[in-house]
Amino acid sequence: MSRLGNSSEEAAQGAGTTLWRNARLATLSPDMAGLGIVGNGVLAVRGGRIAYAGAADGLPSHFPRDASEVDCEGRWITPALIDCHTHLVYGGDRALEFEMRLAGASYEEIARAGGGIISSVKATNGLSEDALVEQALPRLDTLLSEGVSTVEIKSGYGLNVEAELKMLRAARRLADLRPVRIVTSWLAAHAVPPEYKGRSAAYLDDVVLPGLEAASEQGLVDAVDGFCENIAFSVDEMRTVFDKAKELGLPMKLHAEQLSNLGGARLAASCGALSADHLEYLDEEGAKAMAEAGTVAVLLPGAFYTLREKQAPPVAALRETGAHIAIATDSNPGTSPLTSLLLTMNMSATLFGLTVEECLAGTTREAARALGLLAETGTLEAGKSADFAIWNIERPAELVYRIGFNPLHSRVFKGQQVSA
Ligand code: DI6
Ligand code: FE
Repeated sequence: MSRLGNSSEEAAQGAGTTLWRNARLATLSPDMAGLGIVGNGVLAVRGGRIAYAGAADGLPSHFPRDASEVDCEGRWITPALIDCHTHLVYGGDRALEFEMRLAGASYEEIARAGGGIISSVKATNGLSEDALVEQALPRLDTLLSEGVSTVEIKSGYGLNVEAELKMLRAARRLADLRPVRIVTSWLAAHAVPPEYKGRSAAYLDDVVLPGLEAASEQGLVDAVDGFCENIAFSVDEMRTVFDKAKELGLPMKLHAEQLSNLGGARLAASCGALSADHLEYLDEEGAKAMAEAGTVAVLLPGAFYTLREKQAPPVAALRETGAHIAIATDSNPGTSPLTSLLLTMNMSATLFGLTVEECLAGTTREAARALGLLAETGTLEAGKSADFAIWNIERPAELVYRIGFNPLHSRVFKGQQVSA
């Protein structure tokens, strides 16, 4: 009787199963060594979720014979890529500033002269929500074309309550227009707008804190971020913002130690933040604090490259302390006009010395961890959302090694093949 009972239950579970067969898997499972490679692998997908990920000869016999099958012809499958730090929604561009920097001006000089972030604020605030969506879509599409299925997007180019909320609404709308998971962050503490020059405390009180409450009430925000830097906000100011985040039950993250060492990473770790990002000037103590707190180190080589920084993040210290390392585009109009996570991997290897394994983990499992989404996506493991990328490659290192070449065969999001 129990046999009958079991088999009918199993048959019901098996309804609508698809088997992705004849694939080489890089599961990125934390329970497996390295990339978690399975030579002759199968992914079973049911109800948009992974029901089985592993060796073909280990596929449990209860998977139905009538499941539909996709022959992957030996291609590699990785978890779908995740861009865990972007400023994808903004107006205009900063090509002029790029030319100024080529002529010798520094990023800080341009920022202090009212250019930089503030010029993108003007361009962003001049656009409607619809126009912001329209300008962000081609950038999003470029990311998705490389197998990305989850994108974090920050506010931070509005710098008044309504404009910051508008940015987050635009970010949310992108998920209605494309097959992608969008995660939003409140980054009103990105720059002090000119009307609050020298009065950053008032800006926090008038805009950052009440705006965050409004964003939270309206369900527009998934995490709270800030730019902790001499040209932006101090550690004490960010502590005030994080106190509000805690009050609202929102996770935290921080742009820290990008241009100098203010101790932002230690603040992030002490608050149990999901991640601290950039980190070129991180010291050993900060790395240790992050490792102990489980705060992910998100490295952003696009900004390092664009600003022609000389000091690379302390990768050796991060490894020694056992900190988790993710990488992301930091896609933004000023310091990282980059919409390629494949190129980001290449830059992370060439500029920061990350291994292939660290680059791939950094754009999948560790990026998911940096967004608090590890239970949902980021590895090929049973129970997670069926988000994966199928590649025309012979070995995973090709994803890191090539420059300006996209070997994506197709992308599957929540179990649906979404691009050919
Ligand atoms: N750090 C960055 O690299 C970007 N924002 C931040 O906090 C720069 C944003 C910009 O220049 O527009
Ligand atoms: Fe950033």
